[in-house]
Amino acid sequence: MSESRQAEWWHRSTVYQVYPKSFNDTTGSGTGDIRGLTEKLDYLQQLGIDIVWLQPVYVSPGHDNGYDVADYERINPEFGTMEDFEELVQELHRRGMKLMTDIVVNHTSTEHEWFRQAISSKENPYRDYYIWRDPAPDGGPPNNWQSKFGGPAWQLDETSGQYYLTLFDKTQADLNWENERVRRAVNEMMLFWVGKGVDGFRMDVINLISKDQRFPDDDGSVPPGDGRKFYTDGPRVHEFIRAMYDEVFGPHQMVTVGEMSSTTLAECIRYSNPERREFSMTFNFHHLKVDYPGGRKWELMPYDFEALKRLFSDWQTGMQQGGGWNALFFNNHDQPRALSRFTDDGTYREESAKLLATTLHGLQGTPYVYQGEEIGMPNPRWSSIREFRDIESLNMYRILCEQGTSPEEALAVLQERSRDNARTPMQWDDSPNAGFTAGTPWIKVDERYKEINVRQALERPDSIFHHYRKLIALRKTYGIFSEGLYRRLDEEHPEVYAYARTTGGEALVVVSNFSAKQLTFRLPDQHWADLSALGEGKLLIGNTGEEPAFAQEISLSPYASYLWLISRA
Ligand code: TEU
Repeated sequence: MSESRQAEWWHRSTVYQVYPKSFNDTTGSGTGDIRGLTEKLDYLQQLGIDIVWLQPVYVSPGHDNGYDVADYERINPEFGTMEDFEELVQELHRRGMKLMTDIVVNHTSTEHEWFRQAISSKENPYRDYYIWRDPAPDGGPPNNWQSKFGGPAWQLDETSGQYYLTLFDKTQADLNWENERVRRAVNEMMLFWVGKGVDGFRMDVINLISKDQRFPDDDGSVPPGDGRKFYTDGPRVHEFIRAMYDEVFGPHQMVTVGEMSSTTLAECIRYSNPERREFSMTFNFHHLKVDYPGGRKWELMPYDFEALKRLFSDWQTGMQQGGGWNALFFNNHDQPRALSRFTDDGTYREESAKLLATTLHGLQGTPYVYQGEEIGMPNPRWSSIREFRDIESLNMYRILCEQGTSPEEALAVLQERSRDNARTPMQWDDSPNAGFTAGTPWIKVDERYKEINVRQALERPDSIFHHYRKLIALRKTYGIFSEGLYRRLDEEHPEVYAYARTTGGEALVVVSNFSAKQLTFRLPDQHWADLSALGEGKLLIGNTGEEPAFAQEISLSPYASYLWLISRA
């Protein structure tokens, strides 16, 4: 890209991700609800949020916490009513904020009416909404594809003798996107939500919807060899997305983000370059696999800092050159807390949380803040398997134990990798259950809530919350945050990540010490010459209470992070 790329309003916006089940409970049921979110909109407005991404609140048996949808057009009573939803939309719009909802259409719950019809007989008109295949000659699954949550990706329907495809849990049946009626039904469903006033969509694993229709065995030549190469960014995926754009996103000016599983940079440029009329932006996960040895999630290793920096840099440069747009994030509901994972959630918790925020918010893209991130919520580190709720975690625990891993070791892996790390209830204050519920929370509240909570974060001017608030405001004030070209500055420094963002006559410079060491970072001569020629440095934000001048040699205390604007002010 070019600096001339057309600016969009969401280039200067920040999105806040809400996992409703763990956000705020107004009924005492122990699970959060829609009214609980509405009640907290002033808080989000104070943070400076423009868009709220609300995760699935549709009717669902809840095996995968709502990512198993049984009815796309009704609200799960656990979360409230359609009136509650309409009130949420109104209250957001009244504040000038927007709502992005979650669209989960790679699969439905096996309790969805379409699936009930489909499984009732081979002749049923809904049969072809899903993916059915005859058994392999030995009677086993049609091919060797594996589910992302463990075990084979096929389930046998004993009545018809055929298998149906389930890339996630066995209760999440993959839709057959080759069927035009499926595509039409999905567009109609999205238009239903447009009619409710929704402004945008987050599209769940949308790059998996087009499967190679030969359904070949995976020969294992490309790791992890679980079949994903035959359905990731599949043959017709761009055609399908373009059709959604033409009928729904384009005409209604939606802001959209596609969740892209195991994708590539080249594909994400295609998905998000506006000329192609697909999505506004994309999530990718490569930077969150830098602690997976050989790509294996359920094995531990210290994270590879250089790989993290290289991935950010490649995607910054590549998306800029290709005219794509990144969704920037360190956290979501599927990831352990970045604070615990990449930095220090103990002694240097405050510095660490602010360092991660500055490092991410200085990049090009649209930043996403996942609930609790803005107050520095850490992983809970549970000492018993009984605390875990997530279907993927429980499946993997069982599989690890069956494979001979000791229960202690399996628990140690879950402590680091479980999605439940991000799903503990939001910590509002220091009252019982952190003010999340008056009942019994569905999942355990983190024990540190008395010191880590919203109430105290709002009171302290130097809190993590206020640091996020400033970053979010800076992006709105200075165009360089959304426009500046990226250049990495640190030359593989083992502890420091440093980069610049430049426009014609200005630069932003971010320098972050990802270690507990006190050190001095020296900007390489050429970079120093180029940057200092642009003018004086003004510190826009830091996390140490100090205001160091921009200089070639920068002294960095543990987890220090600074962001300067260099200009001829
Ligand atoms: O997740 C997609 C996905 O592939 C991962 O983030 C996944 O959870 C992880 O890699 C497992 O190791 C999306 C949703 O965000 C997730 O919550 C759902 O469970 C999943 O799709 C299925 O709908």
